[in-house]
Amino acid sequence: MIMKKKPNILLTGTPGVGKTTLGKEVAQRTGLKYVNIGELAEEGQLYDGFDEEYNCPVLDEDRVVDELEEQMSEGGVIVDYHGCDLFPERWFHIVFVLRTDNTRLYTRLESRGYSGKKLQDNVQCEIFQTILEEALEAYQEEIVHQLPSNTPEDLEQNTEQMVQWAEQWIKEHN
Ligand code: DAT
Repeated sequence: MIMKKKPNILLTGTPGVGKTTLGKEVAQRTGLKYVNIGELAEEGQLYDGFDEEYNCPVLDEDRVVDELEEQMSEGGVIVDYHGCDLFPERWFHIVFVLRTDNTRLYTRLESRGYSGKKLQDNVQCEIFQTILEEALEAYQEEIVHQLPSNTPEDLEQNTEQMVQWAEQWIKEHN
């Protein structure tokens, strides 16, 4: 059986910007596979210690990378994570960094139950463009794209853009 070549997409950005919502939608429309790194780590208990300050387990990055290696080399995966320098650069054909206005992000994270330092730090992460800078350092600038993720219209437009990009890539590589 001849398998079609498919691209790998990294969907990144501060928690709450809408990665999961967009990633699942694009996966559904393209047939690409959606992988949420947080869920993958939880399922496989891919942790290495516990962060007392943030009250959460610490990701075992090497084991996460090992776990994904095979499907990434097959292609056709959308990876959702709020970080991007743990993955091998060669994995991804394109990187999308979602961006959300501070006040909207604050509201979304608050309704997710975040408060205090966790809420503040995440909103600051967005203000300081931390993930965007991480992405620009880890990947070639030409493949890193910022997408506004404030409104349902943005979601619709971003979905459209990603679906079109993926379809075009598949056409060009098969
Ligand atoms: P993430 O996976 O980045 O943490 P999410 O997909 O869980 O984010 O979305 C966080 C919340 O924001 C969720 O209630 C859905 C909502 N949301 C996502 N994208 C949005 C958009 N473009 N406009 C309005 N709300 C959005």
